[in-house]
Amino acid sequence: MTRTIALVREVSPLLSECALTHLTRTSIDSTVASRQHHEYCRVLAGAGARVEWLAPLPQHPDGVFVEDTAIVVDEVAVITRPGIESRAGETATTAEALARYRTLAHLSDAATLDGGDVMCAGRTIYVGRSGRTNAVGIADLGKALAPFGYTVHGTEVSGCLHLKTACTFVPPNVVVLNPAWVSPQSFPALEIVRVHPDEPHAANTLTVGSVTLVGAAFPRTAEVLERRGIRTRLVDLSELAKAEGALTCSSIILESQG
Ligand code: CIR
Repeated sequence: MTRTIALVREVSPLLSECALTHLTRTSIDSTVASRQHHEYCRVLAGAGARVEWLAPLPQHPDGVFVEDTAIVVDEVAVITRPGIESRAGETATTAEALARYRTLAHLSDAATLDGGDVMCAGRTIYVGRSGRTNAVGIADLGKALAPFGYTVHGTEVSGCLHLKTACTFVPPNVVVLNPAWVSPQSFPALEIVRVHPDEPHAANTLTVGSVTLVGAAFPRTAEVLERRGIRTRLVDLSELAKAEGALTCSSIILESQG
């Protein structure tokens, strides 16, 4: 029997010192963020995932955004090299936890890669060429995953932090995207669903089991998805959004035997 695991990490009390690239710093309340994050975990559990807490990193403002620290496919977990220096110390505890579930692979010293730039659609993997992920990171990820039959495609993204700020995959064949940040032509094999024009940040959805989580601030995009036959659930991570985080960033989802 396979079991869905969601790896998460507690919000740091220093969250307000997070890295920011496209947003202006506003006051961020880590207690509110933590409450919303716990509700997110409850929703993940309700969708069938076993929530597993990584070692807390209270000194790391961005530590809650665990997605950026590893790429996990069925055969292997690739530990990343985050594209911003302040986050380099976040990967070790993720690696420690993932070693229980997967063989680990690593990137070379010249690589930078954030998990937020990696969108897996079956064995096709799209990787954003963003401010955080460089060409060596994309090439190294390709080398780590090629033996298992995955193909990695470097994908242009602009105007937002990561590829998955601009688009996310909803199995079996939909990509939800904001065409201002990523071209629909990057995904010739997928069915394109555009975010509602009033909700540019709505493309970061997270599908667990048979439900697709959508940010609570984006009800119109949820409606678009519902009309397309996708079952959605709104989740409020508005405090983490001020830190440029969203739904996928806050967990690593993997399947485990038994
Ligand atoms: C950062 O800039 O690294 C954090 N403040 C936000 C990271 C969000 N992660 C993600 O989208 N995967």
